[in-house]
Amino acid sequence: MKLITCGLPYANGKAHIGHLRTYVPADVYVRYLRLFGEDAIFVCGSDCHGTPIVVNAEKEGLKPKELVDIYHEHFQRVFSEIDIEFDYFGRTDAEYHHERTQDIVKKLLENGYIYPKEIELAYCPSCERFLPDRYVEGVCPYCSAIARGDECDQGCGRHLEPGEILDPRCKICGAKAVYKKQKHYFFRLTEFRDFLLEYLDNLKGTENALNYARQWVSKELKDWCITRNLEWGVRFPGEDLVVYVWVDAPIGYISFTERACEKRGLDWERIWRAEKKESEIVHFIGLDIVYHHCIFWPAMLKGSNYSLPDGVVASGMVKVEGKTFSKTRGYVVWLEDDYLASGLNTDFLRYYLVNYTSHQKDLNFSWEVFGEKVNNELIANLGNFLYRVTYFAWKNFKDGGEAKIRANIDEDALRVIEETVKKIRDAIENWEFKIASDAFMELSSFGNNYFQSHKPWELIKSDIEAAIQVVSTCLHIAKALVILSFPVLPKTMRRFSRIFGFEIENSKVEDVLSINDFVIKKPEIPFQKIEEEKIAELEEMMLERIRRASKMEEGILNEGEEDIKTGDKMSEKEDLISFEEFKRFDLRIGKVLRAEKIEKSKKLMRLEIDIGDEVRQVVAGIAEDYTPEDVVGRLLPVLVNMKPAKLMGVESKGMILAADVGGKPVLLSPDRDVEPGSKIR
Ligand code: B3M
Ligand code: ZN
Repeated sequence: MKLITCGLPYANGKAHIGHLRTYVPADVYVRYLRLFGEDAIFVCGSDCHGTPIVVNAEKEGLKPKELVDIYHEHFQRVFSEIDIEFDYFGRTDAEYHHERTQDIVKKLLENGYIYPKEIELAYCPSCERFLPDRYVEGVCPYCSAIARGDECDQGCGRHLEPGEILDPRCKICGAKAVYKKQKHYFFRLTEFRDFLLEYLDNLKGTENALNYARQWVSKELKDWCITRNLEWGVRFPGEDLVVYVWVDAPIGYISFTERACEKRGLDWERIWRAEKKESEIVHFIGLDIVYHHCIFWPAMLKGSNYSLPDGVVASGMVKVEGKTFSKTRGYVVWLEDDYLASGLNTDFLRYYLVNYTSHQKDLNFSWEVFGEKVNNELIANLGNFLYRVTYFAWKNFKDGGEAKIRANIDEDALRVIEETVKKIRDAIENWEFKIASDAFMELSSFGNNYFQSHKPWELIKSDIEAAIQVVSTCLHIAKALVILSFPVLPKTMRRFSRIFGFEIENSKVEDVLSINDFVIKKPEIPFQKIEEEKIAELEEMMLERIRRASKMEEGILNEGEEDIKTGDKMSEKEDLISFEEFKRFDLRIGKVLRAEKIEKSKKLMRLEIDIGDEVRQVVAGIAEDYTPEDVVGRLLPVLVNMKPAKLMGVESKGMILAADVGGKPVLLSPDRDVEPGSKIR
């Protein structure tokens, strides 16, 4: 028995291709395991706690549970549409999950691995509350990137402990946070150093995950603050605190296994109790959560006498059209709104995701490459072979509605099939899904060549026995392909397998090799080719979203402006400008005299700026990151001859310039005091 899990998606947004990069290969893995006769349990569920949920719910004016309900249902629905089939898809706000988490926390307390300590925590004086995790933003103490309270998400990727972040600000009101003392609880992670070093030496999985983890354990390990000031979450025993989301989320792997086992009448303790463990546990995750899975999680399990994961398989990150994946900048492919809405066969996306590149490498999504891979590989090779061979057999041998063909199979072809099975088995053992899918595509090429070079359409007129052998051999290859590609292409092969008259869901690898006479029903083409216009349409949709997002980002400077220049593909060309053109920009240093937030807008601030010969009113999108107090009295670069515009009804004459750091404005200032109105050249 093997337990396979996938990282739990936060139930606070829709599914996108970044999620699928982990979930599709995991589903493919589970299907291959079952094909090879291994019993597998596959679980996942919604991560319902933590500040990602609370902050988003607050933004949308919902209660956390209401937000979670929406996205939990969404994930369940879209996963099933793309044939990602979990044995159980749970949620961490369920009672059974809270109970399991409390059990583990209590064990850790009993075993002496949790202790209280007074610490300094970011606190917002204007909201009058502590600022856990994503409520606070500041500067990473390790790499100086802008970071969230609990992780340096845009810089070095480190987990940050409460109190570590520099220059903290409240994410809600933008005010500077102060540090204030409070008692919290810590997990003695440092005590697990030796255990972890040894554990990581034996852990299986992809090198990307293991290398990171080993490096972290040997260099930097800290005790870990595991309580938070929040209402929403799993209560910490005896205190008005909840446990940190990264304590309870992985425990979902256990609580969902319990539910899955209950459904199947199995004993979950044989998977998760250290003293009873019989099964292998493999976690599929994204490369950004290696720290949590290879360090915190095994230490927690060890400290509470649960069993340890045997493998951690990390997928590389996703890029979209060559750019870093970013929802705010529009570089994202939504599963529902983009892909499912397009009506394309979901197997195309599954094939693309596993076959584009090795599981550990970054994947660069491009609609154009997607279209080419599907049309020129999947359909031109596999689709063509399956249809051509089965149609030929049906047409020439049918008697009534079906064709009966005696099995008479070329030994060489059998050997090629056997080799393919072996290649796939080895590849799957090493989580090399590209190699596995390449292997069935190579078998398909072999089949195409075999059919083409043996010319059964000629043999059928001259030597019927020889024709039967060719057709029967090709049908045998086709049957092998249907079964061997099913884990990647379940929808298509489920449908296509019917012409052979078998139930593919329960097929085993033995069925690939077993030799039987064939009864073939009239085939339908397995895949519909993607029209070029469709790809162009999808590409255009994405470009439009990127354009819109970049306008919003300029929205730093022009949010709400009705008719801004479209800047058609300006940014895509490497446009050089002459000095004459540059001279047209009237850039000066201005001094902010007065500033106030524009009431109805989250981002916009109205500034009165002294530009030397006059005071200008400028509207700037900086209110999420700066308070009026921060900017009054500051010197800033201003583009003075910017076309006037109205933003949220307020006139703006000019534009301030700022650095763009991960979509956030960072103000610029001259090296020393200069007169307002000084020219910038
Ligand atoms: N909910 C999502 C992420 O950080 C987070 C995973 C939990 S896995 C136990 O990718
Ligand atoms: Zn950092």
